[in-house]
Amino acid sequence: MKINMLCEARAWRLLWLVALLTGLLILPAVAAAQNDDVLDCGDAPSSYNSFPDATSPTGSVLMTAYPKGGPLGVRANFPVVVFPTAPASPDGFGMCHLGGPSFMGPVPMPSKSFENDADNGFDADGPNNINPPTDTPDRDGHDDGVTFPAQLPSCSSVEIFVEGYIYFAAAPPEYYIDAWFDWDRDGDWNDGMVCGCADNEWAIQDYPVTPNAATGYFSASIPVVPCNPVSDGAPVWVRVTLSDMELTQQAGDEWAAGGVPFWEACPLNGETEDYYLRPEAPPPPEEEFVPEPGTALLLAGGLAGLCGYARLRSRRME
Ligand SMILES: [Ca+2]
Ligand SMILES: [Ca+2]
Ligand SMILES: [Ca+2]
Ligand SMILES: [Ca+2]
Repeated sequence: MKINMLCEARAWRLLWLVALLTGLLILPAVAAAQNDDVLDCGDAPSSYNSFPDATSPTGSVLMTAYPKGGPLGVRANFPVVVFPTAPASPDGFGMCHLGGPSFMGPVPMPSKSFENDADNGFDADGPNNINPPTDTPDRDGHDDGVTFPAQLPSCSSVEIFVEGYIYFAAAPPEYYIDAWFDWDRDGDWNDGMVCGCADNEWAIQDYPVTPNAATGYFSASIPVVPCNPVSDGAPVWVRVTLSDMELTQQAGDEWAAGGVPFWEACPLNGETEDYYLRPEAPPPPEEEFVPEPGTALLLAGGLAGLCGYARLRSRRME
């Protein structure tokens, strides 16, 4: 079984290397055309998309963050569409990765799919990742590399498990995991610290991972401090990425100056997975029964009375 997995991993690595080299040759043309069919995009909802609407405050069709799929409650402002025909989100263009072979997922088979963009054109999965006119997000395939804890208790550290495969030609490289949680549930990931307890909407920042030299597999349990201002059971949009570069270095001058991240390039290799999490609310604490001193005396008196009555009855029956 192990040998099979190893062979499979090596075969995929070879296949991907060929694809990677091909991709490297076509990337300059791809960047110029801005329509490449080889992007991996997120699938969170976005009101900054390729469906213009002159009556909309964003210039394009509105989508809903909470509840997922509407009816319109909290507007979704996540940066998702890479080349929107309407104005881009104030948080920049959508996260994207180019055609490199590495991904998040539990088995060595390629577990990501490519598309032209998040909301239009070719998509290897069939449907586009999001469909703004029907307010339908969360349709990208292969969201399978992250395991979240069932509960995300506010201000208590939890661990997020991430696994996947990184394919390389020479020495095992260092890749990076990043994650964003919309802790204040306002439909974006740009709010930094919300609860004031070491939480951050950019919850994982460039956590380094290195693949196994033989198989390419990597895994990591990464600490995150959740924040839930209203309820520990409130749904939350989450983005997790694997990248071959440090995103804090790619987030633009605005981020360096203390603003929101603004992507200037797609990393060559990696994947984006967006999740709509519905965490379990922790059970209420069990109440301990501590009788008041007076109650204890009454109880003791009552029990003594019952014992006396039982003795009396048993004597009468003798
Ligand atoms: Ca998804
Ligand atoms: Ca897709
Ligand atoms: Ca995946
Ligand atoms: Ca937010």
